[in-house]
Amino acid sequence: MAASANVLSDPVTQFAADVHAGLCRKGQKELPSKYLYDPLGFALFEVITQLPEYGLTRADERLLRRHAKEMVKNVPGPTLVSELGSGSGRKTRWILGALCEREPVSYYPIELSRAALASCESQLGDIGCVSIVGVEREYVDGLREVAALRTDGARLLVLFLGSTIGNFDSGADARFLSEVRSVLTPGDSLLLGTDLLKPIERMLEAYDDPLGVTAAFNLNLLGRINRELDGNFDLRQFEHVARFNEATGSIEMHVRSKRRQVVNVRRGGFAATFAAGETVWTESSHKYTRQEIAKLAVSCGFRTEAQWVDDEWPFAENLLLAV
Ligand code: AVI
Repeated sequence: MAASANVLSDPVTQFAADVHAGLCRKGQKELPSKYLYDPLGFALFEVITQLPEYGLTRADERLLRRHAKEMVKNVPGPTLVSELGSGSGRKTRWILGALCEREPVSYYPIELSRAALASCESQLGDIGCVSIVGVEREYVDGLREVAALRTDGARLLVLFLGSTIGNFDSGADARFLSEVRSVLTPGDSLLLGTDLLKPIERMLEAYDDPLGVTAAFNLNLLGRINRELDGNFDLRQFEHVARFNEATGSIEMHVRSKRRQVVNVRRGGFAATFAAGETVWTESSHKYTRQEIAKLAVSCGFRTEAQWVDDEWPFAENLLLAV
């Protein structure tokens, strides 16, 4: 239906529709985790990555810094590099730098936000032998464009770092990896960062830190609804909850209503009722085992070429080869 597709292509209208669907559904209320990242959410996430309790980002960077040379040795050249999400230049720099020791590199970060692409260019623009071309598209569409640019014999190395894959809904990780694989040809590779299962206490501390930064990151989603959709959430009447779901192997974030209340979302044209203690599920962060990743890779058309695991914070960098 072209008419409604046009209306929904407006991001505010899409946001209102998703909030309406998530808050007015029967059973567990939920909001898509992608909406955690407005400018304030991005800034809060940056702070999370520096918290002593949240070791994920430091582990990711440590592995790339320590093993980048070995990683690229496993990737035959000449190589085009594309990153899903423009990421933090801090991490990507190690891979680009290692590749540069053998050849000039073309790097294509893919990101929906123009601001993020600009910041990526300014962070990595100083590496002499790298030419950066930002691709402002959805991940798989962007990757298709990049794949079409390669010349005979060139390989594609795709980076998907930071365990963003863990934030996909259950089953969506496999669907996404299969889609990525469908764009690649045998011999291309995917460097996939995944957070690993660890003792529950350690995981809970990381998602419910004593400074309350993760709580602010989570509650900001309600603040965003107030700002962009003219909502009237009283943020003090909701609290942050982090829990481990044993059945799915994921940390879940929820916001919990402290009392019975009705909230109006005026630009969405609806009101939502919350019972005392009722939660809205805002994010899942799946924690993998090494074996689970290898199995997932095979089921999506990859072979696990190598895995590097951090010795301070269980996190794996997985080099997957398209077969
Ligand atoms: C972006 N992503 C990998 C983070 C995670 O750990 O799942 C998002 C996050 N949510 C709360 N803290 C960090």
